[in-house]
Amino acid sequence: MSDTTTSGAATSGATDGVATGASVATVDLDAARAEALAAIAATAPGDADALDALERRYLGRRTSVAARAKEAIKDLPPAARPEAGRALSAFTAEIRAALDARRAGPVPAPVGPPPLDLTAGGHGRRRGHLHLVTQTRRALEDVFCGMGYEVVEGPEVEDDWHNFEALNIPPGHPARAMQDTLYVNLGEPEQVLLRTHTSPVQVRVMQARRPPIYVVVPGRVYRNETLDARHSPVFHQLEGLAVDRHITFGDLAGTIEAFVSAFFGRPVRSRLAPSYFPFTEPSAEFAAECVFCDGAGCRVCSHTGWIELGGCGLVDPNVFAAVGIDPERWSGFAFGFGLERVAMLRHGVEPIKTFFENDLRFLSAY
Ligand code: FA5
Repeated sequence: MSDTTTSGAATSGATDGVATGASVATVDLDAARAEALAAIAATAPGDADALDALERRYLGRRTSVAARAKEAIKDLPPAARPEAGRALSAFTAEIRAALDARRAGPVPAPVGPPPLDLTAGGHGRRRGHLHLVTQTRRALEDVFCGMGYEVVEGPEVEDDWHNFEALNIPPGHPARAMQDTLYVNLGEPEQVLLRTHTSPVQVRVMQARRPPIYVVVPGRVYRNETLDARHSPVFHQLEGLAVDRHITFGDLAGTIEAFVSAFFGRPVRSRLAPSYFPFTEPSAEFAAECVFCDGAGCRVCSHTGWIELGGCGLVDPNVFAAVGIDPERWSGFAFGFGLERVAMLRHGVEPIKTFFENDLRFLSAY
């Protein structure tokens, strides 16, 4: 209800928003409200004297509109008084709020989009980050660059000669069975394939350059393997090749120990155990002391104290012959290991498929 009709109240004229009747006085609160709000709006913001005068006129205790309406309510029949009281309260509250707002000063400009500040800095936009395998690869590249090696890359789709034959693995050699892969339908049948290791890049580098050669080759490789905790059909390797005068097995052992310690950030012992690769002679598997148990034996290292990382050896003279390097003048060593394996070891990640599942919890943890 917006009108209050009371009886018996005296009035002072239409400008007060008060109308008179013959025997009943009518205080027209609607008209008084409109008049008061217009008068408040016409007053300069912050003009305290003018606003005080308006407050006295509309809300004052003695002769204001509100005071007369209050008096008139007393003359109403009891049943009509509550409703008339609520209308008066609403009138009083609205006028007081308008007065207070006007006293507070100029109305601030409407809120819109903030002005464009070309000098403002950024606000920490969230960006992606490198995958753990890439981080591992880069960390190892740093280690080897510090030791004087150059990083080179080779094709993932390789020909049979570079992947097998030049590495002393002729057709029918048993080592081919251990590195079965996908063949690409290109050129002669079974001549183009997804490379099974990074070793063919050794061949490409030695074809293209003359010694001394110090390179590392990171990259993705493919094998027809069943996925298990530590084996994946697609994984990454890092290959190393050094060709120079008088390279010995001792240089290879020292290099492995140096890079393992640099990568793990503390002295970590490494171990070479006799093995066989057709393209190195002699050949070895190299392992690092388990960093989880410091060699004491635990679940991660299958209680051996060692974790196998890769293969290595001195470059076989047949490989030198295939690329036209004189094995009487030059000697070299090569090694290759799995990037996921060293990342698993360093960060305690298991199983290997964790690297490829794109689970955001894993991706954001590293
Ligand atoms: C080779 O691939 C040789 N080319 C390494 C080499 C280079 C020997 C130079 C001598 C000289 P091997 O198949 O053992 O070797 O693989 C080397 C390493 O790759 C393994 O020790 C392991 O760390 C990793 N690896 C092999 N297969 C897988 C797989 N399916 N999933 C994940 N990592 C693997």
